Amino acid sequence: MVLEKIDQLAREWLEEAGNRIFMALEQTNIEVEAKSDRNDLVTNVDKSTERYFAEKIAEHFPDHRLLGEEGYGEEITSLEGVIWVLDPIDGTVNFVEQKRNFAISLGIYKEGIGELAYIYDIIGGEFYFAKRGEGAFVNDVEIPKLSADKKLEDALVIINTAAMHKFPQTLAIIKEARGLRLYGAATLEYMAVATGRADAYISANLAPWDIGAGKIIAEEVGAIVTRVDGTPMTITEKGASFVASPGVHAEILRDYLGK
Ligand code: 2AM
Ligand code: CA
Repeated sequence: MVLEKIDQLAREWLEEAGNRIFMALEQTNIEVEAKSDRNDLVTNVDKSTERYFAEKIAEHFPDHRLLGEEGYGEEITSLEGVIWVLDPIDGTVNFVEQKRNFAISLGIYKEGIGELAYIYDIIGGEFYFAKRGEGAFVNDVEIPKLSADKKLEDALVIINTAAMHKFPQTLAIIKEARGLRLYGAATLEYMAVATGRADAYISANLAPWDIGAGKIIAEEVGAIVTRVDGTPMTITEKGASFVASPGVHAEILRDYLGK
């Protein structure tokens, strides 16, 4: 019952937040700051979007917790209760430089289990949604389950540059694959794999809010989500991420990353 209420309100708030972000793109006074390094950006729009969700969650679900990138939530060390995992803008460099290829990402976890997920690519007009056990959808059309038969030689792979440095075996993966693609927003890279537009995505250092929703949606269509060494990935810790369709995941682990 509470999941139904969460779903109804989350959709309303995502639509409202999406409209506000769309309007903000028209303005010339977006304030940009660097965080951990010069390419780790935050804007006033990231902050105001997260604050909007923080206020709405506190008003409607005072016992729920928010794990958000911009600090309006709480430090989360345990997985008890309901946790809203939010990235108000994933792909902030794209938001600033391209004004597209970014998304709002929201995952709802209950006792540590991903129950609902939303990724809203505002400019692309794609609203991804999954409910655990009930399928994943883009704009209300169900996303087919991924094939287990794909081979790396026929696969498009997404590997971010930090992963190329940290895991040198990725260069051999790229050589074997059909091609390399990079989108610059972890959520949209997860959705490329979930929808079969790419077959694997390896990233060196993602945070819970980057993958909180993407993991739920990707797993719902049968993608395998792990750390780079194949161990399970929890949503409370930062670290490397490896998502792929089942056959490609197994082949990459066996022949490259697991060696
Ligand atoms: P962000 O836009 O929300 O910061 C870019 O390659 C992708 O990696 C984006 O999804 C970006 O999320 C994420 N990312 C995670 N940590 C990052 C960091 N320290 N600097 C830049 N991008 C980071
Ligand atoms: Ca962000």
